[in-house]
Amino acid sequence: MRALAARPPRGDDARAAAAGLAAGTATVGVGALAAVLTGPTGDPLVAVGGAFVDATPPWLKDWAVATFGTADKLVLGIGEVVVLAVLAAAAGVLARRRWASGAVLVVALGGLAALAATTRPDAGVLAPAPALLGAGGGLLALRTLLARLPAPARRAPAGGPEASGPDRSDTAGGRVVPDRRTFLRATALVTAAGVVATVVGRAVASGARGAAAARASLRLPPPARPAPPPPSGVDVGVAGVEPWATPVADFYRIDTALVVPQVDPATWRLRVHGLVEREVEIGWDELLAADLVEAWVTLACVSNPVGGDLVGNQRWLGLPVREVLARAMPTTEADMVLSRSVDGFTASTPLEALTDGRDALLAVAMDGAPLPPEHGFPVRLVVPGLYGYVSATKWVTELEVTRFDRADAYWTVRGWSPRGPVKTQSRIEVPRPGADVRAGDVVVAGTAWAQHRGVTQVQVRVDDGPWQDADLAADGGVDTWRQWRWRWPDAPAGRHVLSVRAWDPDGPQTAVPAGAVPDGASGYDTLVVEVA
Ligand SMILES: Nc1nc2c(c(=O)[nH]1)N[C@H]1C(S)=C(S)[C@@H](COP(=O)(O)O)O[C@H]1N2
Ligand SMILES: [Mo]
Repeated sequence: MRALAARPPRGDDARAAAAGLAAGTATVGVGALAAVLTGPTGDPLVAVGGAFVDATPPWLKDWAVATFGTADKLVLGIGEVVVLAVLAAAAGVLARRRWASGAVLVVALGGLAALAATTRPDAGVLAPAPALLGAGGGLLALRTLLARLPAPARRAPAGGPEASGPDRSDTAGGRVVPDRRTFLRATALVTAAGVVATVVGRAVASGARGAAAARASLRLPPPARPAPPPPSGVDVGVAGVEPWATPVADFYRIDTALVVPQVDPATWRLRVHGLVEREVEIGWDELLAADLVEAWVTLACVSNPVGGDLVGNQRWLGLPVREVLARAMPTTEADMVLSRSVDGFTASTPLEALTDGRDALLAVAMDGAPLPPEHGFPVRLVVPGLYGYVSATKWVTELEVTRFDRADAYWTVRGWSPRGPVKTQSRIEVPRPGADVRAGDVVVAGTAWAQHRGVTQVQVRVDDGPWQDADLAADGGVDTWRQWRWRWPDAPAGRHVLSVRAWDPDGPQTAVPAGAVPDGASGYDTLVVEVA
């Protein structure tokens, strides 16, 4: 019974946990505000998230993308907040019992976040400051709130913790102990201040306003070589098939950036160096003054599962990369270009794919407008035929001409293949899974892609039957995807499995199922239909 009596009442732990949560919010707020000193990647939550993303093994990245798709960042952010909340509450409870133990936890977390901040590619000397200032602010808040904890509830025989009355001031050892309302008010105030500081700090530190203003006032030159209008009939004319031209707002977004890098075109420069006869640097005005070309290119992510939607088709405007490379003159030993973005991401693109005449672009526009910030404003790479992770560097600022046996790109060191040609793929989009399908003639339709080789045929199979030729929509070019449709005559009632396969000039896509790691998923997309 003595041990029981010595244990602090539950309500006190709950209040200490609340104080911890409030102090945690203050920590985040001070950190976010202080990130004005460092830029957004110094924000402790962003820094820890960024370090976590960089440490993500390929299976985990693949799982996250397959499970959450383009919401993976949101899920990471929520996970981070949940973990932090648990730790903050624990720090509050610990600190109430022994100040030092709670304080050690706060300092350790601040230290870890500071360390994470120093690993960010754009980290300067001030990088650890926001995390450390945040931890300091958190300690102060915690101390202040714990000093306002209400008097420990009395143990009335049957009344429980509140038996001494809900809002009484009390004295403990001659000291005036604040009442519960004072404590709650202080806790709410600290929490609110933390939230406001976070919102304000994030908005200011991101620099988003400046870049958005620069983007809004941009006037792009007309292309020296416009893309031919897509032939009529690229659309196969079946409702429910994804549009041939992906609306920019629906274009998938995949990158490691937890805050979208904000790059001012006025200060943007591209440096071309490495195994070259001479280094070349070009700025924004020079880029826009060059002869820009337009091309329709279908971009695909290596993490796209069979049947998945991490693929999109758009009209890009940009300077052919080969023209910049021609000025720099790569030496004969070079076989790769390592492109690098402002946020440290790198991609290894075979030199050949950038010089063989295909529309590999330093792109400045998508669908006739400046790139949206999340798609790489002001300049990104687009290379037909290669997955994005080895070619499509957004916010690009550097091209290092090098060799595959000398340098590794971001995803290569994380277990993905150094080269990533897009695998020929096809998917069924109509009927949708679970759609109401009646016996009789059934229209089956979808999209296929084989970038830079071209889709030459699509075939559909019902159960284990023979492969049957689908009708192809008009061809928008070898670098774009192609829609198809097939009429399933007299579909009999019952459960059936439809499979699809695309052909390129080298033959049919492989039937061998493979996951995305290390060089892209393969196998047939299938659809189970219940014909009624
Ligand atoms: N800077 C940067 N560029 C990047 C990435 C990245 O993580 N960082 N991801 C690449 C990957 S994996 C893909 S699939 C494409 C996606 O381009 P999108 O987001 O415009 O669709 O961008 C590529 N460019
Ligand atoms: Mo990707």
